[in-house]
Amino acid sequence: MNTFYVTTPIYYANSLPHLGHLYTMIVADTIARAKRQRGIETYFLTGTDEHGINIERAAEKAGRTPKEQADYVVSYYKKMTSEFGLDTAHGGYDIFMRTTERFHYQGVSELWRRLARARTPRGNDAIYKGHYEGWFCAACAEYKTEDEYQKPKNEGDPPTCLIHDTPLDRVSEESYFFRLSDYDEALLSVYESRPDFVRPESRRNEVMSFVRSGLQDLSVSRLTTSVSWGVPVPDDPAHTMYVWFDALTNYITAIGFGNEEREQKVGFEKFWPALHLVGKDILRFHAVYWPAFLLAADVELPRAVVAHGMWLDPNGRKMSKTLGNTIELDVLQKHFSIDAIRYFVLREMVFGQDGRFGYEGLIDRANSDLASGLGNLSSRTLTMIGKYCGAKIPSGVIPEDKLLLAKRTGVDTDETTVAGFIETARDQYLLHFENLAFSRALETAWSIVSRADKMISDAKPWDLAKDENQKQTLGAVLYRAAETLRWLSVLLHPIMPGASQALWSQLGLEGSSAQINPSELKWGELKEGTAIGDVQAIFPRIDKAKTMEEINADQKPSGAHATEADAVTGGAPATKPEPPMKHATEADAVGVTSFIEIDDFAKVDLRVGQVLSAERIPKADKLLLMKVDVGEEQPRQILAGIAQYYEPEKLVGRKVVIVANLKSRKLRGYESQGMVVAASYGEEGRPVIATFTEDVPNGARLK
Ligand code: ME8
Repeated sequence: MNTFYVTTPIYYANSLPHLGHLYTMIVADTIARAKRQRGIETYFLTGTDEHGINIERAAEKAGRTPKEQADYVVSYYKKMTSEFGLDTAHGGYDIFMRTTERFHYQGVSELWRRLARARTPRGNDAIYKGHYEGWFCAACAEYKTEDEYQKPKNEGDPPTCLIHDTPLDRVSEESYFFRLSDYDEALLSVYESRPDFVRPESRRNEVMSFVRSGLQDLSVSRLTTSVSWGVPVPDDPAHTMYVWFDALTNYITAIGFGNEEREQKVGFEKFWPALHLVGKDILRFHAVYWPAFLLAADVELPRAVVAHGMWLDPNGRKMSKTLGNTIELDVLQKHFSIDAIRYFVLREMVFGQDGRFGYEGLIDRANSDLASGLGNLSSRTLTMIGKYCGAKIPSGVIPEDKLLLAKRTGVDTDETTVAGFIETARDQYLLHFENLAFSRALETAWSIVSRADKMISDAKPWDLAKDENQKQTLGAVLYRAAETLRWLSVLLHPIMPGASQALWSQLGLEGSSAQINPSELKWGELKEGTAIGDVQAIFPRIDKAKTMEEINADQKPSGAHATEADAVTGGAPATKPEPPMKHATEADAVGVTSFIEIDDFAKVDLRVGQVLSAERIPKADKLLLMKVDVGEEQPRQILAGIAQYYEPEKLVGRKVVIVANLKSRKLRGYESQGMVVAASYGEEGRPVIATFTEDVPNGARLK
């Protein structure tokens, strides 16, 4: 049977969804829609990874049970998928998988049992009991080797994770191991015999060299006394399964592995193997550990593991809460249409490479490619059909006796010129799409838009309309433009389902472009005489300055809102689960609240100063009393709330920036004649004093 199965990673239930999670879902959703459009029965999985120490800790910090924690995060995911049109009700995922489901416990236990009986290619037991001694990163849910962590500065402190910069846990306990070291040859032969198994090629090379460098056995259980929030190891309740073993297995348990009811409902036999879409951050788990488990259990391997790059901010920095450069989903959703967002992420990120995401870039693309490009082509074509052809699709034929006149006025009378171009572009588009090269596919689709635009500007329908003898030629030109739009509506359905359908309806077509197989499109099937629908802008132009201003106002200043991340990182007071709310995201954005004129800025007198002395104030544990030389006759006395973060003596001699024209005020009985400028970050608003790396005289003005 012709079926297809696509998966996203299942996301950790310790923190709220952000742009990265949304992105993988959009890609999977696009693939699923494209398959369905071709009549292929498709199953699309997304969901949450709900076990392990990290979720246990997040729950504890938030004053919830682990299950409450997972329910809380899942409610946000469900809200997000609904708002972005990715859930079942909108034709998106088929299952929101949760690893706390009973059927998952059964399936994962079945896989464990199979492994426990299995022999490796070298004839050893695939699973054995041993003792694990090493370092574990809870956030990565991964054991770390020496080259994967930062050694501590002070002896006795734990090393820190290179990715999360958080201290690692020391693990020294009995553990079951999976004999991964016996699977290197088997894995290498998979990568070699199936070059498309890990994609793109650069990632495949990385994976192969990792395996070639030698594999270590993998600890696949924790003592229940250390990690109780997990699936118990069959026949040994003293152990819970390693969370990645449990999580990876979701891909097969979701469709019925190890559970008869699910098998009946979905069908492991029917849908497996899957195409796994993942970020490059978790490639090793999917391309090495997961296939090794499946080889050991004698289960067919996935169809492919495809790793995409990561979203960075417009300056190429990793998005992070601390830097305040994350994209908030509620802000995104408020200001942009779902289709514009889908188009942007698929067009902007060259699949496999990292991409940069900025609101300004999104607005620019939405305006140039969507509003001025496809949107304009559609509205001008349909408006002219309304005006010149009585709002009915005209005939595409130029009669013999009108050909010469048409040619003389610059019309290409050979319909196959444009039809041939579009057919070739369609084939290329589908090829790029098949290779998951969405950016190139969209470039190709936009070559069709440009071609149709050129045809219209060459033929100048507005001039043809002035001559009764050119009526049929005018009709033929507009027919070709409308037929091009029909093709585009079909081709773009998986990328922009809403806009494509709007285009389809405006062309007066029945049913949905979702039901037309793009490879079966035939030029000329748009029926003459079809009454077009109401013409409306599919992609309204976005006022960049106004929207940016609104976005900046919407972004929350640091610490001004409660986030799930607070629960995770421990900054916020314990809260009970609440229904999803607007403006709660993982991001801790340090947003500009609104724009000011240069004159407003000029009102602030910022000066370079040098700290001459600094001391603590009795009974004021936050304040430091400083004398600062700002190039005036007398040094200024300034109080700053930084005592918890700076040793006073270390500040002496340091160049700082002060607000020199701030009204003086009294704090704890001391007069403060200005303010020291500092960045403030993190949940607790940690101050970092602004300083200079070059020599600069005291009193110099900042402007
Ligand atoms: O790793 N850019 O969950 P997770 C692009 N539970 N994609 C991003 C991204 C970014 N900046 N940040 C995250 C886990 N993603 C495990 C998976 S699967 C059996 C278990 C996306 O919540 C991307 O798909 O950390 C990445 O691989 C995934 O979110 C990590 O999600």
